[in-house]
Amino acid sequence: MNVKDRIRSKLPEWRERTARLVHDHGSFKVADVTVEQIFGGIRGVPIQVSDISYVDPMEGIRFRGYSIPEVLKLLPRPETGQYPLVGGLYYLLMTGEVPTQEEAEDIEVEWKVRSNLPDHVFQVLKAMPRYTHPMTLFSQAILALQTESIFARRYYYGIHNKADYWEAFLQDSLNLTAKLPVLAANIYNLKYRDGIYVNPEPNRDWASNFAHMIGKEEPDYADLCRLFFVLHSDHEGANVSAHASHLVGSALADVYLSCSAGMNGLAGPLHGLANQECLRWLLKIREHFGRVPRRDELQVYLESALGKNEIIPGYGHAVLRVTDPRFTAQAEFAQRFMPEDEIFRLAMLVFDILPSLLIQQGKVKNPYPNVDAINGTLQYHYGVKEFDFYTVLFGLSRILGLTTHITWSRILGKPIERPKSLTTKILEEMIDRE
Ligand code: NMX
Ligand code: MLT
Repeated sequence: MNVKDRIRSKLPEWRERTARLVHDHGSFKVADVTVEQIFGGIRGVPIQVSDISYVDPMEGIRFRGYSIPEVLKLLPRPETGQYPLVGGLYYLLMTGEVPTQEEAEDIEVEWKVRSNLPDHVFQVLKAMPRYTHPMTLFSQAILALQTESIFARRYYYGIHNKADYWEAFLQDSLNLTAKLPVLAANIYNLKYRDGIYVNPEPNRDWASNFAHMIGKEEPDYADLCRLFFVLHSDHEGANVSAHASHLVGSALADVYLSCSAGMNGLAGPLHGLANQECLRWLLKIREHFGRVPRRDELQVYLESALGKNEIIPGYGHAVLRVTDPRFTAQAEFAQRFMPEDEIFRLAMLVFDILPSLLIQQGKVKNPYPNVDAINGTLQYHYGVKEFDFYTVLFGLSRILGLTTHITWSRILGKPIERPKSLTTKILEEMIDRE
């Protein structure tokens, strides 16, 4: 397998670099932690190193050093589409190299071979009440798939050389990611299409197969899926879902256990669920006015919402201090394929007015939109109107990043994560002693 060989060839260099840092500079101080940071969500404290992606506050995400426009330009595309093959993106995340067409297609083939879902996963999904949130189903199904973990089985029967763990993690990562489109499409079909089953087609890529299985056959929608799955694949290692799955994985929990944990974090409204909240909020505005409001009307509406201290979904970010480039990439897609769409026009009108109001209000550290401010708008346009499903789309993509972080954690032999907690009394005493 090409991707495994490429990783193997890079492994000695990365292990050597990490070991050298710890050996030669182990006592180098990276940061101090303040009381404010401890009570403020550990904001800004560097807690780990991962080279899969990095979020620069003023520029946004780079995947393995490549910006979004670079990734969209450099990654191989399918014959039938204008946006990259997700298999190519996975190759880039896993190896750090831009793949050739053949290497990107190799991953797509690996995924096809491994895409089968065991029957008990369907049974688990079907046993749940119909009103179960799709993110709960998604996380449960990933957990149900844990029966298939190669690492868990090998560990039980005794692989004891830590240096070899990563190979089983890579296998589990490929197996889980291969099954995600079928899994997510089945959740969609179970919830919103009377449980019909649609087979994936062998001639389609990972993203367009997902579109096909949920019944969306427009070629533009397959391209939107490719774009969406590339954009959401990773956001460095310390956001809630990546950190949660890393933490769980540090106990040598396998890829399935770790990714299910990550999805539970993504399901929170301050993280991935903002996706659905945002579209709901835009629809509420349109309903309030009975149409897309004029600029002056929207200005008054937004001032009133901020006056009541409402949180505006899709705005603000813990790290970014500029408009999220993932927002920009999707706005460009919408401008190209659906410029007249009402909800898109409304989302852009909000973008035009809200940042300066947030700046005036003076609370939020980043007054600009994050990716969630536009995600749902595009899905809604193409007929994916069930907005409680949007976070599953985010999760489907984000597991590409989570599995890569987890595999590389095993390559580098990262230890169990166990920071320290204090009591309020101990903290007060520390301050008094100063
Ligand atoms: N609308 C109104 N007020 C806001 C917003 C917003 N969108 N974002 C932050 N604030 C307020 C926040 O409540 C806080 O107020 P107070 O001091 O009264 O408690 C103040 O601004 C400072 O918050 P920040 O330090 O700027 O934000 P923080 O880093 O704590 O949180 C988010 C970041 C993203 C959780 C926050 O901006 C938010 O809740 N945004 C809306 C939800 C959202 O879009 N989440 C998606 C994140 C991206 N993702 O895809 O996961
Ligand atoms: C993400 O994509 O994970 C979000 O933007 C949240 C974050 O980076 O904290």
